[in-house]
Amino acid sequence: MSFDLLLENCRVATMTEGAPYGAIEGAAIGVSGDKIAWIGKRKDLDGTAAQQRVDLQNRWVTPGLIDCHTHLVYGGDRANEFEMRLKGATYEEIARAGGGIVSTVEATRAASQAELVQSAQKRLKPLLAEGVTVVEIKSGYGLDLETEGRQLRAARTLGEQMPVSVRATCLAAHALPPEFKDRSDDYVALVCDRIIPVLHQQGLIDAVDVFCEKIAFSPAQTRRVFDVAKKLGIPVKLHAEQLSDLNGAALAAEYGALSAEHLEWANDAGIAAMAKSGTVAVLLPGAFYALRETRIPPIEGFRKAGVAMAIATDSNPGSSPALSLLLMLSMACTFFRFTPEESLRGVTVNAARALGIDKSHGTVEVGKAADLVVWDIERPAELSYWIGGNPSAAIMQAGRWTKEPCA
Ligand code: DI6
Ligand code: FE
Repeated sequence: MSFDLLLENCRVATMTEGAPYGAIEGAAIGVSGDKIAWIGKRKDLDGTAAQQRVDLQNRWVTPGLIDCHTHLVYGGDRANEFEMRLKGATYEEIARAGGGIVSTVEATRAASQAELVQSAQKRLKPLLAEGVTVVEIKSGYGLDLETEGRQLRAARTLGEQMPVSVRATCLAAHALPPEFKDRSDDYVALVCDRIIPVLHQQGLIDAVDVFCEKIAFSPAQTRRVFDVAKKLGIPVKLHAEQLSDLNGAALAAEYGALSAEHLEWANDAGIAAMAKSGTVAVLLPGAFYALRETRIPPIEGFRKAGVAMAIATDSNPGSSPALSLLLMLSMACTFFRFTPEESLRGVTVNAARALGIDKSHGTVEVGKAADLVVWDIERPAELSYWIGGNPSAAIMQAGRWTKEPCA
């Protein structure tokens, strides 16, 4: 056998099924091109040629981290609303008074594509420095054809300019734009008849998402958007049950959604439906924390039903200005009672499933993308244990070091 690169003397949390963390000790990883070509115990590999060898000094290696739910591309910020909330205003009150998502829409419409790319880069950098190698980015701050397109193009550009693969999700049904006040069905018609079909045609959409909530779009409106996505063959995801129970989880499952996200108010029927359809529960402890929510998503219900759970930053200017995915692992354990292993599955294998890329990403397995993080830790639980800090020692994305291992 011959590899471009052989990583030797490491412990690998492959995140496959079986042993805890799918761990292999005394391991080696062969990399050829942008793919993993071999993984196993070093002693089982003899007579191997490798152009380059790196001794990882018994460090832990995990798959590259996947942040499967972000709203990273937008204009401005909302630190002012943070201050208002601290004085007692609620997220919903601010949204109803014309602040909230709509204020970010104004700033996003006013920003050029270059400005959107530049400001998002600043937020993406700290995520990449922690070992994020795949990120999902949603639109939803344009709310018109032109600006939704500009956001999704900015997302594509980020994937071209930075060492990360980007999945772009069209969330045009995120909020009602001010020019459609009291005409929400007309806006849904624009989303269904123009925004999604045109941007799909331009190759800008990997998935379609809707914010199904009292302050956003109804289940009936969600269905209209999902019907269009389905007709065009685009996978769907849903912001469901964040602030109230509208049976969104069951609706998502009915459409075979990749994921339902937030889910603080998910009910038993929703959980059962998600289990049946294989819809991933994406839980967002950053939004739970920043909005000072008290209702925990039904984690035990998901566990019992066998619903795969992912976690993500939900990085956005309003409800979760989060720039650290590792911090979400800590919060998932502390707030949601995840185990450290569930947390790590939540940002690797299950996050890949939430994006529909689990055939190519999310575990350390032959044939998958060579997205790897080498960590300066003694046990994988440390990734959930430390509050802040960044123990990444080396990062590889698509077969290339973006942070070189040092001797
Ligand atoms: N749920 C969220 O947490 C974000 N969007 C959504 O549908 C919040 C977006 C924002 O406040 O700007
Ligand atoms: Fe979100």
